[in-house]
Amino acid sequence: MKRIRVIDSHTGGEPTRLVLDGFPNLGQGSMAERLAALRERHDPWRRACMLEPRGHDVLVGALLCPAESEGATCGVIFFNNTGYLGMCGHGTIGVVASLAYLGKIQPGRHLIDTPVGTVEATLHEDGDVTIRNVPAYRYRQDVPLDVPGHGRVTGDIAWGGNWFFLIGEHGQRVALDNVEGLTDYCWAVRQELERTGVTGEDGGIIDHIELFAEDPQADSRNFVLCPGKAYDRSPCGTGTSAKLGCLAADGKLAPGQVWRQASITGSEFQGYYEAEGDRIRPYIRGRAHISAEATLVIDPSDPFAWGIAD
Ligand code: PYC
Repeated sequence: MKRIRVIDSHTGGEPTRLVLDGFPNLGQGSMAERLAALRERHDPWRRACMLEPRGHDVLVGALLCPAESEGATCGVIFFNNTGYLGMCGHGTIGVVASLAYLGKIQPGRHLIDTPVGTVEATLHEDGDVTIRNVPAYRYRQDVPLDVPGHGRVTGDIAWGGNWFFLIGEHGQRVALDNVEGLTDYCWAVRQELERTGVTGEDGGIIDHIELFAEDPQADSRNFVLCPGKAYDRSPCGTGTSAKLGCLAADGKLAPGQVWRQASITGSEFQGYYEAEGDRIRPYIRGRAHISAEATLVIDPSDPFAWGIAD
């Protein structure tokens, strides 16, 4: 039997499974090299934790690693049902809440190494977490796309730790009872981006689609379709960072001004930014709650020990 110790949490409804131990040793390389080692040599471990029967499509995994950089608390590699994420905002908030729950960290500032850079997370006395994300920016504005079944769609391409296609004018009703329609729409956009070779900078795959609508309480409500075709139950930390990049580029939000981003489930992140050259430094504040402490067991005689693959 192999055993994997995990802490489950959710951030504004979006789950994170922090893997504490049980995975193979990925060596002492950079976080990007460790991610490559996990992907190329040990991917079944991701699948065992993320796919059914132990996991599900909405779950994001976070593998706790020794820190790479001087002074960092730890390193983290994020993944989901289909592969790997550069950064994950809700996941980082979940990791910090989980480490605090275990008594491994105290309120204050903590550096966390990820494959796309080091982020800073502040655990507040009230349990909220603010992440200082990697720099965000809008790469292209008003990109036209002819989406089969939906006609002309125009969106911005922005980086917030992952690549996003952000759409303001979509004609969709952004409400929980329309998740199926929203998913179909975003998936059609995603497929058309891929088919026509529209990418982020340096060919980065745009694997998150984000729609915006008005919200009675917050500045905006979003719907974010993640790479594995599940929607984000939280307002998406990297998606909110990408949005801040676009608002800054449009001159619609001043540095330090708070942006309240609601999700489709009604949860909320607060974001603001600092100017940083031609990019912005996003700050995202949210809250995670612990939902389980568990040991996953991999039984070699179980035909689905390493997950049910497509
Ligand atoms: O919060 O950045 C985020 C995120 C990415 C995918 C799911 N959540």
